[in-house]
Amino acid sequence: MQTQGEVCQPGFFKASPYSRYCSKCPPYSYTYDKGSALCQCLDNYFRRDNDPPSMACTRPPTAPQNVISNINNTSVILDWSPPADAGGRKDVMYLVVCKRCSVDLIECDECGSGVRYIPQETGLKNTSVMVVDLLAHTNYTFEIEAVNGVSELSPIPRQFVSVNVTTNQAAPSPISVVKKKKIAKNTISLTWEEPNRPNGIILEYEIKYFEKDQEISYTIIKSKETEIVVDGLKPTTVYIFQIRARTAAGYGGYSRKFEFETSPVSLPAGDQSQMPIIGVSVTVGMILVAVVSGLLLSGRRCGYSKAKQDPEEEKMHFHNGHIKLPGIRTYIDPHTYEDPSQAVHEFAKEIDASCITIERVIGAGEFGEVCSGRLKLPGKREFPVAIKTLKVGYTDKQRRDFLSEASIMGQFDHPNIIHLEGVVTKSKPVMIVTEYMENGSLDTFLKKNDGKFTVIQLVGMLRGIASGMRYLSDMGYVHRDLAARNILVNSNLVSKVSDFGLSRVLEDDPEAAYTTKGGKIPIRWTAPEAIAYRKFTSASDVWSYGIVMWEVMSYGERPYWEMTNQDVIKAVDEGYRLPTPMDCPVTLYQLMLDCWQKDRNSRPKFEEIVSILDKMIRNPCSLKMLVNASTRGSNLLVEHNTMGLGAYRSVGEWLESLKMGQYTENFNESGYTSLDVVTKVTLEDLKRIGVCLAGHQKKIMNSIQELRVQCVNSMMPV
Ligand code: ACK
Repeated sequence: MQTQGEVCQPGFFKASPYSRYCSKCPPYSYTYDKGSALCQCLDNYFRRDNDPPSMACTRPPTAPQNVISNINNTSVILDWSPPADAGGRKDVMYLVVCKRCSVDLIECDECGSGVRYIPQETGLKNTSVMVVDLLAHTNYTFEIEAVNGVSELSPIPRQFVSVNVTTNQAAPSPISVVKKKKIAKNTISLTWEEPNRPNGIILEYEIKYFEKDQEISYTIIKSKETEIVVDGLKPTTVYIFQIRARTAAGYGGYSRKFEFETSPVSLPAGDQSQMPIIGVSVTVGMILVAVVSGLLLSGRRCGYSKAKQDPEEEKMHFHNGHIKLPGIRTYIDPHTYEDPSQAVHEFAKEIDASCITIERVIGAGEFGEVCSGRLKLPGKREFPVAIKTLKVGYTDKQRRDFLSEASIMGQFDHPNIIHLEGVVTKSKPVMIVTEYMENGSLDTFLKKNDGKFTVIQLVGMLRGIASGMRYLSDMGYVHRDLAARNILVNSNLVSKVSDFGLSRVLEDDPEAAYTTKGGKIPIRWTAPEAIAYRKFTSASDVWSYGIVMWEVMSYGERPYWEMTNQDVIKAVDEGYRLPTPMDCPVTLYQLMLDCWQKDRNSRPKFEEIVSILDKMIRNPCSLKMLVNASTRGSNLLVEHNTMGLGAYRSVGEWLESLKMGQYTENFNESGYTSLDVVTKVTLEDLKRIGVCLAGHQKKIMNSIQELRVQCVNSMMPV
């Protein structure tokens, strides 16, 4: 420091002539002159007008670091770390620049005013912002810039960190324009405009209407078109209409209420071709589901396309009262999308390849290697995954087919269906990432662990598969290639259905063989009607499920052993069926035989299979009676309907064998409908059932005693 009165030397300054001392130039400033009142900032350093001369010169901050994006449908949360160098100032703030980009990210435009920032776009003091109201399925680039008090003084180009995100699905925006087309005494024809933001392909519209001031009782009808004829209305009555659209992402909000009044005199109604799919009348406290048969038929026309799925299957669902109410999702065939790459992004999350660590190759798929590895998503813990890769040099079709599996899998959400984590499509190799199943495929797993599980454990695995299949059939998805090789098992012995696809399904299955009709079908697992005339339905999946049961109970044995496919087709057609696996409970074998009924309508539904298996698990004694080992046909097929294995298939059959068939109805009516329940019958019960003759009582009680012994003798772990 120089002394008072002295003229300041170069490198020193005195801001006020009244100051006693000269001060050294603050950091990043200089003066070569004597008697300076102010030091100049070095190049690229600045001083704001209100910065005191004693303050160091400062510069703009460097770019923020480590930006992380978190996408939720059409909003994104951006988080980042402060810049490595704040430029020597404490007034660092951030601003976000939003750009909407083409798929290849080459052309980008500013997002404009349609996008909202929470808390704000500029002047952000914290290191995060939420950007909302983005468009669905759109690529955005966000640039985050740190600025401080001297940023605007600097000619140096701004420094920012950027992140690319692709928004995913969002429900459609509400419909804003609804117009009447024609009005008659009992009919109102309406048309409307697509929502401004469909945010995907509109699958259908839901039209809700009710008499004005009578909202407690309303009717819902559906249409695939943007028009409808509503009939059955009262004359001279005001009706309120509200319409909403549905995409794969779900329903959008209802439109505002539109009022229309029917006319007092009959006018010709408009075009009747747009019939509703279903009519659902809802009254407060009570839901009346009214399915009008005429409407059902039109439902097949109006329903969105489920190419390759069986229309009869759909009809059956309705006949069974299985109505897909709003909110219950239905499988959508990705091939119904004009652009299949849109389908994959509709149903699958895009994962940045940098989040995936491939560890080892675990197998080979049709399209490339299957690997195990780890996935570390931003803000989440790393976890193991399986990664299917698409080999290099693929064609467009191969890429589409490969990704169609993800488009299908991504629509499912069930503990017994393999879970899709996401896809990598923006970099190579293209990948499908799923949860990792430690024990691999079920057939190999069972072969490796022959005889090591209890019956309950095996039934538990079967129950899981049936539950997954129940979910798939509820979604309207027919698997077509259900087999133990396509079931995966995790470390908790949870089994999950995997291997989804369309044309691909059967192409990559080594078991699939060409039939005389040219299709490729895994003969041993496939129902006769599917082999004969490609009638693939949930009922044919049930047949395959019966074969999976057999595979499980025989620890991965090959169905029909080394018989040729032709011999299998012939034998099954002649009514022969696989014999019971070794040590298989009668009840389970019976269930297999039920799944292999020639008449597909007589086969149990997956719903029933789950319920039967649940009962077995709850009542393990029902699994104790094994098919008599001495009478079980070794590797020979058995004729269907004649088990002849020393066990009875039903209470009726057992009573018949005792020449007591006249009591079958009494047993059934008293709730003794299965043999395991019969083993618990006492003499008192027998009297209550209505067996009054002492001789009959004795005969039946003796036989029950024998059944009990069989049950106890077979109480061995399998
Ligand atoms: O029997 P694996 O070990 O189980 O060999 C096959 C192989 O990849 C080719 O399909 C295994 N695999 C497939 N998907 C998965 C998965 N999600 N988790 C673990 N293994 C898998 C399958």
